[in-house]
Amino acid sequence: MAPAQPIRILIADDEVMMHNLYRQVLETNTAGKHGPYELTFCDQGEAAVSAARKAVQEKRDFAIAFLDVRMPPGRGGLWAAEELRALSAATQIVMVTGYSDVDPKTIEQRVPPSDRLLYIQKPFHPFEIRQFASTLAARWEMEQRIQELQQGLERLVAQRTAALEKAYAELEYRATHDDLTGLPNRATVIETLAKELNRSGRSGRSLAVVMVDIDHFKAINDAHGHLTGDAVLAEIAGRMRLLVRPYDTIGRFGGEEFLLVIPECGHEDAVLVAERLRAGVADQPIALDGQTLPVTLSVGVTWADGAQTHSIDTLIAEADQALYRAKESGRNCVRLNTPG
Ligand code: GH3
Ligand code: MG
Ligand code: MG
Repeated sequence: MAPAQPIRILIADDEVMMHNLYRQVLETNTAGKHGPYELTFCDQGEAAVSAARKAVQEKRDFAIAFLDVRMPPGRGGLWAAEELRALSAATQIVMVTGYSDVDPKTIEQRVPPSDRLLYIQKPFHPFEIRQFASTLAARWEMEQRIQELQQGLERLVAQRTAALEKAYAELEYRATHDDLTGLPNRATVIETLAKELNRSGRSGRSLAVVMVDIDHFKAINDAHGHLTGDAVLAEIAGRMRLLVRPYDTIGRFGGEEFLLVIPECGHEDAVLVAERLRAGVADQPIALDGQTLPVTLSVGVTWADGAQTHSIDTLIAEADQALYRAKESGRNCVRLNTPG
């Protein structure tokens, strides 16, 4: 917690004798448990308002202002009270007035709220000033403390909320993505396919589905170990992700199988995309641990014509069939599903 700032008290009175009286009761060790107070003296309303303005600018508001009502030749304490109130809602204002001065009701109307405005009549006993000061100082300190606690609480809530949101985003990411490759996982890519298929049915635009499988991947595992196999999978996934448009979705469908969903794409363009993926892997052997591994892909392509009705299952089966034909054709190639 920041060290408590001294309680600041503004005193405006045109009689310098009065200043001495305030000083006697409020200064040094006579000040009670809230002192020593930091006192600021003015002999005119204008000077009091300037001092209050400076205090607000410095974020060191006066806790209490004792304002004499009559301060010739300048403007009086009532005017100063209105100005002070406009500058700071928190300052507690004590009007110090003679018998014949302004009616307290008028003051109350002009300087709300009434619970931050007090009234003391001259001639007062000096002890009254001390009582006012210590009571109002206690209230000021309590309010400051409450404000600090509230701000601390708000900060804490904001921190916790941010941490929860981050944890939730991480959880959601982990639930929808594959750990090894960082690609959307099987459930996510199927969900995307369902969404796009629905959209294709409504818009009448075709949708392409591409199944990719690494050739002889088992042999890579067998020859180089499972960890190298993992690294190859991650490298291939990374390359493929860079080779598709941002609004296409490539996900890890199974062990070494990937499914690509290409919205608004006919079969001719889909074959070009598939060929790009195949070449992107085959044309550049994978460099790992000082060795280069030639890896190839087989790719099956199918598509949903927007005019026809298709199901997710048939599209995946068709893509799988086309992939099977690519394997049968000697691997490292792209095959298009031929309907019927
Ligand atoms: P084909 O050309 O016919 O596709 O041959 P293949 O060896 O790629 O196919 P097969 O289905 O026989 O073997 C796939 C292998 O992929 C077997 C499995 O252990 C391996 N595999 C699946 N998931 C992972 C993985 O996350 N990491 C590693 N390192 N290997 C995996
Ligand atoms: Mg394979
Ligand atoms: Mg396979």
